[in-house]
Amino acid sequence: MRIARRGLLAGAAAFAAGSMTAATPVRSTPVAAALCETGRTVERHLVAAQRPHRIGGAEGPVVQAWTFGDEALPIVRLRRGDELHAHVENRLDQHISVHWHGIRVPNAMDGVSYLTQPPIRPGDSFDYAFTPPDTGTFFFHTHCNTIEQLGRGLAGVLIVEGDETVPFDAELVCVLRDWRVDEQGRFTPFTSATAAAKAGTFGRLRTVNDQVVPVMDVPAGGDVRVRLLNVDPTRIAELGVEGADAAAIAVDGNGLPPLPLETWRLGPAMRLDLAMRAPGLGEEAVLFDYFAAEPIPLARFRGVGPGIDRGRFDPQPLILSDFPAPDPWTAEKLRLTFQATAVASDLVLPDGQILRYADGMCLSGSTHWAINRQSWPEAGHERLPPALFDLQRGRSYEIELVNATQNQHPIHLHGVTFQVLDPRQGTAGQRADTVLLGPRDRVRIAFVADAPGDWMLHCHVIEHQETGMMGYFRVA
Ligand SMILES: [Cu+2]
Repeated sequence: MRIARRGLLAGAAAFAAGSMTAATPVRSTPVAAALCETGRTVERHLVAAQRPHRIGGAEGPVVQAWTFGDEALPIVRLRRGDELHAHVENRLDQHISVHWHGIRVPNAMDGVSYLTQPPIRPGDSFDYAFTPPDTGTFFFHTHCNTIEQLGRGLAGVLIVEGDETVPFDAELVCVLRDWRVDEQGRFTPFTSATAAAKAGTFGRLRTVNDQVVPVMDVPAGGDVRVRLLNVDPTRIAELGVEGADAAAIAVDGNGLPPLPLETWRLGPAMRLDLAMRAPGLGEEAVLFDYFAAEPIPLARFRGVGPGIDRGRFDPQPLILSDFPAPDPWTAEKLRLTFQATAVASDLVLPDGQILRYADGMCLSGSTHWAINRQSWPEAGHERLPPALFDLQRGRSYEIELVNATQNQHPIHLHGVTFQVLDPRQGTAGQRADTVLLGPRDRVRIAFVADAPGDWMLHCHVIEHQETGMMGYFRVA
């Protein structure tokens, strides 16, 4: 489904920050001045609880979802420079902690149970407070028993505004996720040993904003910003729009020179912002997933009046946030190899106890995957293994990510935004927080280890993560 879009430079040429160059001329992307201080604090009360939630549409089943509020998919909107105060209350019967995916937060706010904070126990609460340094499209989810918690719907969207030089006529937020439910709305298993050892467990009901092929009204002829988020634990989509011109303008919240959209492979946890010229009055454009035998329609965009005449489609680049540029000359080179373990093995503690999901544990009972031959957790989240590597604060690192398996793995690093040095999806030097590795694929990323703490590094196919494909690195 992919066709060659542009000539690409070798990754090395695109290493330096701000040199995101393609062979055809592109507009440069403006860079923001220092973080502006709005002095504004945004308070949000997020109460994790089970609530009935109708999915799929008016005729769809009602599921017993786990959500952060009456709104099943809360959207937290900040302006650049705003501080977020999120009071998180746990009314579920199991541990939670909230991770702010892609946001460069202080380590204590990163929301990884046992690694960066004690879990929020049932009945307890925790206050998160931070000022996101970057604009863009992000999301938040729990980081403990994530396969079930995310599967039951526990997530939200976080948008940091302030990156537009020209305002759009409208904005859409499109959250892609599948529901693992039967026709009566009962949840079906979130995982199995067979699926966890392969591509993972897929849902039966595919939704955008929890609707099946929703019709979304857009101002006819206008320019629309479409924020696409894949919050599914498993599904990789190959997205494209038919019936409208569209350009990729941000990856994981980070601007890029507008790139005409053919299709875009969006793995779990990845985000893509589009600029789209809305269809004419009464016309429709369709968002498709082409990663299937037949293209699957996901959402319809319908042009509604009075109609806008914007002339030629000419999307403008977003403003890039400040970013510590990795230094290619001094960067230390490391390698991470993502592997399948030969035999699924039980997680056995030194005292002989075999781990299962239980109080205090955030893992499954067996491992199928490893990073650099190490399956974490071999001893649960409570008993930390050594870090995959220790990084020196302020130093540049170049990491080669090697996929030694036949499966795809969206690899996510906490605590940093990295540059993807090798060409990916028509970009080179793109900033991201999650990068999709194809089977037997390899890609180099680079970043400055500027934030002290222990940071997770894992596959975002959650069943892979929870059966061994996770670890952490230490910045000190
Ligand atoms: Cu994976």
